[in-house]
Amino acid sequence: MTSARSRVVVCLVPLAWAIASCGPSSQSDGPVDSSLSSTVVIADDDFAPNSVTVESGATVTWSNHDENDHWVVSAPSDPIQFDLGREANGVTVNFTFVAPGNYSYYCKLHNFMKGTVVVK
Ligand SMILES: [Cu+2]
Repeated sequence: MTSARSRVVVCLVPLAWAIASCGPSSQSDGPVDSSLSSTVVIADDDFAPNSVTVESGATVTWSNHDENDHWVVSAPSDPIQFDLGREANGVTVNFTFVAPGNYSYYCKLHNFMKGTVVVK
């Protein structure tokens, strides 16, 4: 009798905690802030979109959908330099922008391909 009652209490406590912690937090967080991540598609020797605006701390992903290899690299004037390496078709690379600023980048293999990341 006693052991059956204590087992019920043990089962109910985690359940109540799960409901309490799950419900209100998912409400107050609201929709996912999409400016904390952004994806640039590489296709037809172009970056699409060629300018993205994100919050500081955001991760930008480049996804190569092109037949050609591409190579995302920061412009020399950028506050933080990055070189994401050679990307073959189907390859995805990303970079996390931890400081505000205007970041220009280009394709190391095709200098005419240019893009911008604005970090707020
Ligand atoms: Cu390229």
